[in-house]
Amino acid sequence: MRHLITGGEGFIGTNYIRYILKMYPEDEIICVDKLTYAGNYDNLKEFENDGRFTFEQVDICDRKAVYSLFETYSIDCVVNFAAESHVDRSIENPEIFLKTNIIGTEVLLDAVNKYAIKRFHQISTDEVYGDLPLDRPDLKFEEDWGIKTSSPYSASKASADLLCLAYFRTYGTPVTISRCSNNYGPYQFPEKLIPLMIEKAQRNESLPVYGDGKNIRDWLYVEDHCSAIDKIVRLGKIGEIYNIGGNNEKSNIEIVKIILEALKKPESLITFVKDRPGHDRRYAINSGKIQNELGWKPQTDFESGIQQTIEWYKNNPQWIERILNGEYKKIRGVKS
Ligand code: NAD
Ligand code: TDX
Repeated sequence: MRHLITGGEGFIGTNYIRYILKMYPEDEIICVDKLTYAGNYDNLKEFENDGRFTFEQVDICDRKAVYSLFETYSIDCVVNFAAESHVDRSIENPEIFLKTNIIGTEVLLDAVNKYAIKRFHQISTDEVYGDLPLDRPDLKFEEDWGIKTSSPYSASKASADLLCLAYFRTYGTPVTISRCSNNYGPYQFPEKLIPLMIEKAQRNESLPVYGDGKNIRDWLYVEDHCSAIDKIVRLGKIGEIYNIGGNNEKSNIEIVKIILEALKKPESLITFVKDRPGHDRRYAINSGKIQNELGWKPQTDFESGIQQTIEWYKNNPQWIERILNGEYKKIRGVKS
């Protein structure tokens, strides 16, 4: 199978490409990435000379360049990870989120139609459902819930989902959508909660916790997300949405304390700062559908996943260092 993977040099895309190359020795990857600040060519550099891996620096909004990829390579499936993904940045500057997350998805869907590609999988997020109250632990997001977004980021991701479903209905485009909870693991850009806190704690810097720190996220180890996507791409039913979750709800303050304890750093590093505007209170996913219909379940419990993650960041200081000093951008003529 030849996969065209967009956003492959980002956190989850990188882990997914590694997963496919490990699990399916016959498969080939065309990794398409614009290499924004979040895309890091270092992530997959070791595959540079692997005949199964090809990198193409392309913006998914660039229709001509995207069509040219489909003219060049015979593609069996497209998995769209490419996105602006950080909620705080979407609050500062929504426009690029609308461009990449909505227009970029539309360009890819058009290409899938034009070149009669057999499968398009859209990587979405649980944030499209909005948030849940802290005092109703019985409530979890279900696939048939309506969309109720809070941030420009989640509104742009929800718009992309709606486009996918509209293309399915109108043109019969072979789409599937997955909506996953918060991921953690190796290669996550150090602007997101877990890598940011690991990094700051190691440097004895203060750890900024938004608001009261009681907001809850449902954490899933990234490799479990990858195995779920793989199941959907191979076995999922066209036109369907699949929730993916870790069944592992933790408040932000709990997460920060776990990291501090693992690194043997004092809780006095915690600093409560101004809350994120529109900050979603709680996310929790019901992933019964993918478990029952496709036989997926997460393999990594949080205790071992967070230890592996902390070890990875401790053992790869040059990865962070090259991001912090900007060296990671000085490849392939990448513009910042
Ligand atoms: P990321 O920000 O780490 O990576 C995004 C990648 O997309 C980067 O490599 C970037 O260079 C690339 N990209 C951005 N704009 C592009 C464009 N116009 N053209 C081509 N490439 C472009 O994000 P991530 O955390 O790996 O998330 C991947 C996907 O998963 C996103 O769609 C995100 O919405 C979704 N998601 C993430 C999480 C999470 O916890 N991180 C949870 C659920 C869903
Ligand atoms: O410095 C921080 N302090 C803090 O308290 C940061 C960066 C975050 N937080 C809080 C905000 C959230 O409640 O931690 C929680 C997690 O924040 P993020 O890592 O920014 O993730 P979140 O906003 O939950 O969104 C993530 O999960 C869903 C991804 O970034 C999205 O791409 C994905 O769709």
